[in-house]
Amino acid sequence: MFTHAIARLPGANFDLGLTSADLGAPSYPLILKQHQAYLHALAQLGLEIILLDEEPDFPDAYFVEDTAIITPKVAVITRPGAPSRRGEEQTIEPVLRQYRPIVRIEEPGTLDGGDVLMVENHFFIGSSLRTNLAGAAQLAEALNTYGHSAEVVPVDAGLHLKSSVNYLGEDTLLVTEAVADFPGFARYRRIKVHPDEEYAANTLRVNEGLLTPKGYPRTLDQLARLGVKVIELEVSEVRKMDGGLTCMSLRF
Ligand code: CIR
Repeated sequence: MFTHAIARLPGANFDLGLTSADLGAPSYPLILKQHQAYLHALAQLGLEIILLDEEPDFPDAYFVEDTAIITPKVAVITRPGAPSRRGEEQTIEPVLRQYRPIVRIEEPGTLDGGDVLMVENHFFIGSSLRTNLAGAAQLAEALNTYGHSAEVVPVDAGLHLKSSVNYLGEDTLLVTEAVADFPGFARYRRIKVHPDEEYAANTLRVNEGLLTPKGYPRTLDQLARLGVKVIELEVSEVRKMDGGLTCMSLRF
């Protein structure tokens, strides 16, 4: 069970963040509304929200997930792969210090939390354009020290590992076609998202509920069959900045 979520409000300059999406200019009032609905859903699922101040120097800083990996035993502070995002992690560490022992990813390692998928006691670490092998190895070592297992997964599509695969609970992964047959995932039940709905692979399990992006009816049908409460959330403006539901909080 998660009891807390750390989040950060998008700042007025959020549109200066990194993006590869070609979906038009994002709206500030709209992203604030979408962010608020997201926090509301997390609170509904029982989480106490720790809301941090905006970071005007870091327009991507509301994607707090990339700055830390939190397990029941340890918090690992990352070294974000994008130079423009390096420094976002500094205001997260004092918060996490109150809850967990801290380990830090050090140079030359780089690691984004979006590349790390926690499946019970096992961690898949994506090696991507943001997370290098040194960063992945440092994280695996830290996790092993605290009794968790870990393995590295190549990320060949999407920004992060969790753009393509997420854990739904009950030994079930939600996967895109491209990663469905990855050998490390073979021991889990896999639900494939339709090729037209790949963005919906970024669905987030929180306690007794699932948060899923609005506008993906086939995925919604698949999730509805799991017998868990499903909450659809509009994240159009977040998507314009290459983000999704998992990225906007750190759950623990
Ligand atoms: C970035 O490119 O870093 C941000 N604009 C989006 C980060 C999304 N984070 C995530 O998927 N964990």
